[in-house]
Amino acid sequence: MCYYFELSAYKSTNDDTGLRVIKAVISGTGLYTPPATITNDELVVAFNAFVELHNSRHSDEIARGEMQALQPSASEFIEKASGIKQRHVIDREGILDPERMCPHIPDRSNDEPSVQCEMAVVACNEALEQAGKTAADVDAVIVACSNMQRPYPAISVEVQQALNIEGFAYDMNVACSSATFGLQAAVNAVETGSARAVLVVSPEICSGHLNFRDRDSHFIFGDACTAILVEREDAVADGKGFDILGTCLKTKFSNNIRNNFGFLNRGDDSGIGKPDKLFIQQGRKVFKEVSPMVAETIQAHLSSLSLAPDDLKRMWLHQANLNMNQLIARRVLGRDATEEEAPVILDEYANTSSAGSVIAFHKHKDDLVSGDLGILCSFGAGYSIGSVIIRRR
Ligand code: CO8
Repeated sequence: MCYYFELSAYKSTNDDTGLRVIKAVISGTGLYTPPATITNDELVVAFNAFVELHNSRHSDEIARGEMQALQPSASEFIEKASGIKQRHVIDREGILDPERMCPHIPDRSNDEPSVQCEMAVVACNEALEQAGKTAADVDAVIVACSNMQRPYPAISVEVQQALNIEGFAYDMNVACSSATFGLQAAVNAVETGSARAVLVVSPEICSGHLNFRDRDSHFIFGDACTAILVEREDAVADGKGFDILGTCLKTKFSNNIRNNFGFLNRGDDSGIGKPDKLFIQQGRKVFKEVSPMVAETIQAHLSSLSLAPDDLKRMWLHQANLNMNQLIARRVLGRDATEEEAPVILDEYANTSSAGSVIAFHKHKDDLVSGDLGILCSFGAGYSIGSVIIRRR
């Protein structure tokens, strides 16, 4: 189901009965980028050191055929298969230690801000500043991302308090599509009058749930946090921000991207040591199944608004795999997209789950002029697809 407004009717502020109709607009975006980076070469050196250690420790089992020797990773493969050149991470040292292979993020006391809250506050403050607003103008915070560092109290309520926002907050998770689904929730809250403005914030610490010992996926993810401010149209100066013409959400169950980490793990005697308690995927299947679904969703969403692919000035696509994005853009446009039409940030950030398409939007939106149309589109685990068509005011 796609919800949209007739373009011709969009600017009207009164419905048939003369009552005021509230419209939501995107008035600001923000980004927190962890300062630490890991290049492909650095990641591969650490991975291959781990492989050597592992194979020498298990040389007897390998010689007896009871265990398979692990294979080394390669930078050239990573860049060719994914387009990723480096990633930003919360902690480099733990990931690059071949004896550890996971970030070092020590517990904090309950009186200190959580890591996700800290990231969220930086991104939210930038979004507020861009919109020329303060916390007093905001009534709600939605933390929408793939992993929350604790189940409760909700991270969003902590962010709400840290920013000094009155109102309400909640967490939600639709994996890579969390931000676009959160955006629709924010539009609903603003247009039904339950909030004047909503911050949708996506603190993605993907390194926490990535198996850095798995050759097939150790290079895929990075960390970052984005924020989007959604406000009532009448609170935003003319010419500022983006009209939201329509949102289109889709989900279809698949086991091809999965993570079985959860609160019931302690009820199973094998504990949390198995690889399925971290990110696992059938990458090829995901590529083949999701790419056509995304292209069809974008085309159907555009046509539901009487728009054609050529009307789009920009496509801010989910940033998981460069080849996937090029294929989707080609299917939608009927030709290759230029880098200006479909900007790429995954070379620097890798896959930051739900933050990816929003980072592309944040970094590549300021050159658009009034009336220019663009599409923000996420896709990933679930499967889930979120498409948001917007127009520069
Ligand atoms: N180094 C060298 N060679 C390698 C490596 C490596 N690291 N890994 C695999 N190879 C080899 C394989 O062994 C294989 O060799 P052979 O042909 O001899 O058998 C060859 O390279 C090709 O392997 P693949 O077929 O696996 O490689 P692909 O070309 O398919 O590329 C990708 C793998 C990059 C994973 C690709 O399939 C891909 O990106 N697919 C799309 C995945 C995607 O978009 N997933 C989205 C998931 S993200 C999401 O939804 C969020 C979830 C929540 C996140 C939570 C935080 C962690």
